[in-house]
Amino acid sequence: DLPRDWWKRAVVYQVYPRSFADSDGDGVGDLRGLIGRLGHLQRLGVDVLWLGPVYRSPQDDNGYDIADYQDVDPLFGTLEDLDELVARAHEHGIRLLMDLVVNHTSDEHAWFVDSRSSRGSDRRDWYWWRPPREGCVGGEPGAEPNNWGSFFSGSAWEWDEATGEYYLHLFSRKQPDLNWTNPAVREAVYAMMRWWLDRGVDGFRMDVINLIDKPEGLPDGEQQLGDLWGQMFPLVATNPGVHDHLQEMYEQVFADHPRAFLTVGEMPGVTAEQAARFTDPDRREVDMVFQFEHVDLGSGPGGKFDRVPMGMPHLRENLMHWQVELADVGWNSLYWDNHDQPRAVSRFGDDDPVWRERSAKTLATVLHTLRGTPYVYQGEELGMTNVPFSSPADFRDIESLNYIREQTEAGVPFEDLLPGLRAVSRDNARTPVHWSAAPHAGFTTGEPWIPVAPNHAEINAEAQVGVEGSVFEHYRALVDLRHEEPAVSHGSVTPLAMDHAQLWAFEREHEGTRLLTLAAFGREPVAVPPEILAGWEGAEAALPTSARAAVSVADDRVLPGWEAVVLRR
Ligand code: ISL
Repeated sequence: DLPRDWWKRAVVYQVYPRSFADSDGDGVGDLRGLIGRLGHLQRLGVDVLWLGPVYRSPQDDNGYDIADYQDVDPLFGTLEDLDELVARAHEHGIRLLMDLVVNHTSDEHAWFVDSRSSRGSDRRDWYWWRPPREGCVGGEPGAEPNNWGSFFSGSAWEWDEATGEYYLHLFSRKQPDLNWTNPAVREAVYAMMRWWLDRGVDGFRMDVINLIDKPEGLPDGEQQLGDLWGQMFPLVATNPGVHDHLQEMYEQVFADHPRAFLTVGEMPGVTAEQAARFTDPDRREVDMVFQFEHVDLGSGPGGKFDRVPMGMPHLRENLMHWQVELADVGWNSLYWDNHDQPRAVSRFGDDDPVWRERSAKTLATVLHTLRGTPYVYQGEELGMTNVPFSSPADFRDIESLNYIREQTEAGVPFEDLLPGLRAVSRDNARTPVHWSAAPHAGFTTGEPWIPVAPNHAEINAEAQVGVEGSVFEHYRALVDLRHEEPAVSHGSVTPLAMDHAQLWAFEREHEGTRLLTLAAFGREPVAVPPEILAGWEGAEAALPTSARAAVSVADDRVLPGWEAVVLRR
């Protein structure tokens, strides 16, 4: 009964299970905690819940290292709890996406344990095993099969003494990469996906799915003098075989599936041109991509922790390029943050207490009135901020911890690493959701696995839900607008004033209805250029960040600092 592209009108809410809500006091969020808080999602009005990994896992990368795809880790609950979550979510009209992590498994997965057991194992070829480099002694520095560095510091190869070969891991050494050239691997993955769909889930967010096709011969990556490792990423991102695998997956898993579903391909490094191919409905690959260009803009030559300044025009240029590029064919996800990124308001807005709420609402207004499917990451709808980390003991994330270890071993003092870590450590987004001003923000009755951010007394759900003018209520209104206004979900996009230093403006149009989004990025008031407002005299202010902003634009053509309006005619 739903149109095949039902997700064009949808808003997705991302739950990072260990930090959402803890029901049993062990300090880690769990499924029963989430079930107890589904009312929050319903209140916000979201259509889809993307559930981060809750599978059985040693938790080396917080569940992105899976030891059993068909069981729930006791840390989060049981399979029965998950069934109940699906049923209860459906009662609230919310569909559930599982996180599909199949570029790699845990080294504790039975497939890998078997693969590692001997060179003659039936599953040896399920992973990437290679001998040491010609003439080198295995396990010694430089003997790795190629020069690739992993995403999480160190070599991308781990030496296995017992069988005398290395295995490939693009992420941590406890996340060995699956060999997708092996048809038995692919069939096992598809069977597992069918099992979940049969259980009632509504689709998948596919983790780093554009990395599954490795380059022929696994060649060395580019390496500049002074680099610890060669560049692995350009060689593994978006190789042609990814399209073949996704088309086969579609045929094997989704083609005959009777219910409405959604597939999201998380694809670091994907360009808008490539994304249009992945999401062209005629190609039957994925419904939408989850791309990285706008969140990678602030990374310097030294990698993500090497921060370079980035102004709004650069960010706008990039996101509007995607709008134009996917205007006719293809579909994109829209997001400011997630569990791998710093908090939106700290990164792209202004988290000074005077400006925090206004800028959070302004960011949301832009994102939620663009074309694409918006994602809200837990706590973003409350305007949660980054965390003032100060010592190595504050971090939990394997990426941050490995980086600190590698750099300090190379002689870099921790103080020099701190600015980069504060800016983009993944732990910024992983502190518990602020439910109330109670101890530990009402997240747990025990000791949280990572401390709650210090500003939870000011920023929390209890203080915002149902409170006019709050960040939460603004998000709720934006979700409603997408549901009710086809110009938001299906309209065309025209970027405006692309040379303006502070004003982010664009128009949407659908069957005669026009919307104009105007957003001031910065504390200074912005005089809206008269040519933009020509024809909009007396238009309805469908969604201002404040009544004051609506009046100021209508009467004086001035948008106050960090405010936004959406006009309709
Ligand atoms: O966060 C990153 C480093 O800054 C990215 O490179 C990240 O690893 C990439 O976005 C892929 O992320 C996904 O796969 C990872 C997992 O650690 C992330 O949490 C997940 O979102 C490996 O499974």
